[in-house]
Amino acid sequence: MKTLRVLIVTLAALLAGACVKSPPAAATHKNVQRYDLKGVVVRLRAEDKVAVIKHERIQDAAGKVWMEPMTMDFPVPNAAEFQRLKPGQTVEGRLNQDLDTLDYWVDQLH
Ligand SMILES: [Cu+2]
Repeated sequence: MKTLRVLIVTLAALLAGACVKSPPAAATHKNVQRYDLKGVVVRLRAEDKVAVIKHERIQDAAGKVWMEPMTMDFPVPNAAEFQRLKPGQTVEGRLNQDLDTLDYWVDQLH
């Protein structure tokens, strides 16, 4: 029983580590859904490259809604894109979600 618990904890740690290390590049995500994102940057967390964005309704090209308007964290993995963001700025971009892992991130911000 104890061995099983140790094994589960170890596996969970490995999975978490793998998740953090994998770059959100197209090559590592085989099943990605994309949505248009529009909102206002509320604040930025440089330590983990997260933009807190007050977003409008998020939907795909066919009009399927992913999320109603709210303020939430969005990882911005591209360093150059993250650097250009300023609090208060209105932004548009692309929200990507890996449908296998449910990880999501933003790119093509402008
Ligand atoms: Cu949201």
